[in-house]
Amino acid sequence: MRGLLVLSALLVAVFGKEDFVGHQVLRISVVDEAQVQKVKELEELEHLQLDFWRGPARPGSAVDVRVPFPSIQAVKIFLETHGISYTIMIEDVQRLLDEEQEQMFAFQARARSTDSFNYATYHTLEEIYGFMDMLVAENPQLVSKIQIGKTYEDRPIYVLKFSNGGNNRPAIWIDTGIHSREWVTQASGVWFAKKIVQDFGQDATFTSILNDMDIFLEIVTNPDGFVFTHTKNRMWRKTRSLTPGSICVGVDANRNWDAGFGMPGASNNPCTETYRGAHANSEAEVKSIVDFVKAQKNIKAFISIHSYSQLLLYPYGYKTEPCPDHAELDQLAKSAVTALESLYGTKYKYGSIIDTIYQASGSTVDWTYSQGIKYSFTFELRDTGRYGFLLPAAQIVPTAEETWLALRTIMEHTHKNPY
Ligand code: O2S
Ligand code: ZN
Repeated sequence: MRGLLVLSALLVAVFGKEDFVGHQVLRISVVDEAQVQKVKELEELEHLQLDFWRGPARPGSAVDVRVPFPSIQAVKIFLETHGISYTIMIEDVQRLLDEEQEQMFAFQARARSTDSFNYATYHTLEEIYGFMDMLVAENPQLVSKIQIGKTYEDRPIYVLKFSNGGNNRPAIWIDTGIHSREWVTQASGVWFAKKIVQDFGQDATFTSILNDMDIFLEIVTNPDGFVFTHTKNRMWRKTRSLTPGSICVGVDANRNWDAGFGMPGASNNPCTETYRGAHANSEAEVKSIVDFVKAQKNIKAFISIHSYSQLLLYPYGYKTEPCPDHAELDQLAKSAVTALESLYGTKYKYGSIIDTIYQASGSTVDWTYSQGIKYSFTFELRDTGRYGFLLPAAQIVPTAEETWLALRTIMEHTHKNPY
């Protein structure tokens, strides 16, 4: 154990990884609109370097914010002065990161097949790309790998295609990891890929779905950001593109889509976590999917997976008006979260994006819905904030398993309700 700690300290020294020693994650309870405004004032104070993990949204909801060590006193005094209550969710962010690294090092042995692959630990981009190649090699009749584009930093962007034949069958799309720090999502994507090949030919209902439909799965939707979370800054959310005239890096790839782009619910400031980009589809990672979806023409369900908060969301995010399929999507979301909860009792809320979390413009599923993909959903996986983005690896498989039940519900409904 000690050796591992020394090793990780050494790696930090060599590669210059951002450290989070003494950073805390506070949960702020905002009771009224005045308190929401006060918390938004805090957000404006750029020198505090706050990282909002969740919110600020509406009165009555929780706001989670990572506070760097040097800002802790100022933030706590600010909150106390304005009578805003808070609790400490994470005492020391770096302690959780050290545990995560130790866990990764302890299971580093490179798998030779997808059977010996360790689904219960976090993996690097290289390991996940290696996993994909093994899965394709082991199941050439069912799985293929498609390169849909290249990232800003010139990495290949891959989608796994699961198809039992046919020609341009109606399809289900699933993506994970568009926000790079949401590590349980890419890890779940890996597990889904293996689950699909295991259940095909074994589970009758699932087999009948795959006999009529294809599945596209993009596990690492933001490869540059993902590499950056491993090598430099575990808390990186955005892409890694440069903005001329700004020292700040990256665009929020979930604000960059051509649906309500530029409306409230995203930022035009490159130094914020919700920077929408110079124009819709400015990000190669987004444009690659847009081109693929438009060329494909037959995607019937589009599911974009994030963490954390335990929510299942559907359009719209940029406007309050209910979408034309509101009633059906709401029913389906209810069935999906019921199935999810049946496994381990994990509770999800569901609803439209704007009603359930906050206004978000230019998000993925608003665009896919605008393209006629009726079954457009966004998940927010575990947890509700105890660990947030730093979900312990022991929870990867249970999270993937329960999420799979919700995905199955959406896939079955899509299969049974052709349009
Ligand atoms: O902020 C975000 O992008 C959310 C989802 C949106 C649809 C509001 C992720 S991080 C869960
Ligand atoms: Zn996200």
